[in-house]
Amino acid sequence: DYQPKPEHKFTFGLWTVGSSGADQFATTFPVRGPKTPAELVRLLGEVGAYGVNFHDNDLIPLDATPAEAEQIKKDFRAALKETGLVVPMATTNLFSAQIFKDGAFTSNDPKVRAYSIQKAMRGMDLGAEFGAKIYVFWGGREGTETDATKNPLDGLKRFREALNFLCEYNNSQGYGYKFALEAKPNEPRGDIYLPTTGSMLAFIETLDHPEMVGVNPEFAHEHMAGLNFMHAVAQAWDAGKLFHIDLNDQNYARFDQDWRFGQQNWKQAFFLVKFLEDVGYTGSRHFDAHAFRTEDYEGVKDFARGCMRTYLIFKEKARQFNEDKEIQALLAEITPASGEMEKFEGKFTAEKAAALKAFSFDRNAIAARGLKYEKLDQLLTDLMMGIR
Ligand code: GCO
Ligand code: MN
Ligand code: MN
Ligand code: MN
Repeated sequence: DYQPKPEHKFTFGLWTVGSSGADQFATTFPVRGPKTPAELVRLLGEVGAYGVNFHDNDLIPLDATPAEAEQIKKDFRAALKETGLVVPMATTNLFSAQIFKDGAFTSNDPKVRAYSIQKAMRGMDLGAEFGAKIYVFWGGREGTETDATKNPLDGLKRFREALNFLCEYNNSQGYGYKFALEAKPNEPRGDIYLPTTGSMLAFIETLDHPEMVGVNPEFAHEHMAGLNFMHAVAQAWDAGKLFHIDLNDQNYARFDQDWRFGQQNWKQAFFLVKFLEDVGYTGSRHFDAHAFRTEDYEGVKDFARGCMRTYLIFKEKARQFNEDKEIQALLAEITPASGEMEKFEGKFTAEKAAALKAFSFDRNAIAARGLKYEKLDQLLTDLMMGIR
């Protein structure tokens, strides 16, 4: 029936269903009136989401007075209680305000860098108040338009120092956050540092507390870089670093589109869902996407329901794939057992190496075997199209 349930862990950001539909060419012409965080929580409750995530300023506007902030938090908390939604993740807006025009943690200006760390600590305090356990870092403006302005080594050093500081802050407060770093190749900066999930994974190992830090890969961002999203997710999983995930859709080599999950790239979305379900990923399935500018709030609900429904349809298709006798027989055939190669596999020994060097392979006979990948892929296509 493809109905979202809490166990599916579907979450949305306040900024996603709360998007006004404004774009680069219509910044002052929103098509959807603002809704309060509490109203957005009720909207998400209505469509069946499990959780809601926020940037500090999605919840509390940058210039809110302490009294205003208290009232917003009170209303938000009441809406959470009423709907049963939880807050698994929080993050900091380090990209919208003018002060971040040349980056936040990596800005050339030490005052901007210190302000950014201050803002992140306060954002962590706010997330902790609502029980968030994942804290995302998307370095939206950590980058350059021209490398005349900044050495990337300084950028990396400053980003590392900021994260090391914030890891210690996490420990000192006992928040128990896991940090999740989100890569994006460009937009809003000409080039953003650490542009892919792979870059982030390598960078994490240079931190003081690598165990506290993982990644938040985003479908659209790896596609913007022309990469295979599922492969990036698999690498993160393999490294034990898949702490969170941003699901949406995106054509290759375009500006950031943030479409409804599964809107465009069915096959990539299918493989991704299959991967997450097969390995038993238990984290949030977070949709970082927006409804089209053509939509009113009914359309926003259609958008949100669509993200979750498509995920569940692919989950069912993945189950069918795994249980399909013909597909599984073909998979078994194309991945033969080790047989006489077993003696060469596994760890190195001098004897094994010597035996392998001496072995005589019939290269042409091995290469002559057709692998039937065309057939397999067509079976998948039939299955996805509902023909099987
Ligand atoms: C984007 C990013 C953001 C982040 C968000 C949370 O391209 O705009 O994906 O939506 O995910 O700032 O860190
Ligand atoms: Mn975006
Ligand atoms: Mn994005
Ligand atoms: Mn994102």
